[in-house]
Amino acid sequence: MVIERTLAILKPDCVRKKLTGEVIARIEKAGFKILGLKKIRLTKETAGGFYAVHKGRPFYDGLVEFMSSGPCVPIALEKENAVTDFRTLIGATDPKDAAVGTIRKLYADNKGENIIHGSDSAENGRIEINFFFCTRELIETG
Ligand code: DAT
Ligand code: MG
Repeated sequence: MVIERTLAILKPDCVRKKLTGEVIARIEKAGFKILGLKKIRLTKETAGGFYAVHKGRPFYDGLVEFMSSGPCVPIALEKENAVTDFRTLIGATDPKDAAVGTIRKLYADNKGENIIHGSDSAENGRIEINFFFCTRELIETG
């Protein structure tokens, strides 16, 4: 299997609920290596840019509002099969549909405020990591 990278974002609801440590612990226990991690507050423009693929969808304005409503924690991750394994760890977009034991099932209130982001392909993983991190912020050793 190939080593892949994926981007996680602990969304503003995760930070507000003081679940940052708990969710990072689950990610580490699942075998992901943390290459980079930071806490930032997205502007509406930056949040809109990150989710540009959803522009025009009925939930887009609410999504941009939510993602800029408080600080979030982007995390660059690496692992064999990282993209699929991370999507399995976080569960379906709507916590109602998420499997038991997944991060969204455990912690998310609804589809709009669903605690955590995960990239949907290895290519997007690289693009999304580059959206938040420069090369020197990604530490491969240790
Ligand atoms: P995912 O985050 O599981 O990859 P997505 O890429 O389809 O899901 O959508 C991005 C985010 O947009 C999602 O995490 C929450 C929000 N969203 C998607 N569909 C929604 C809907 N029908 N109602 C409210 N928010 C939605
Ligand atoms: Mg997605």
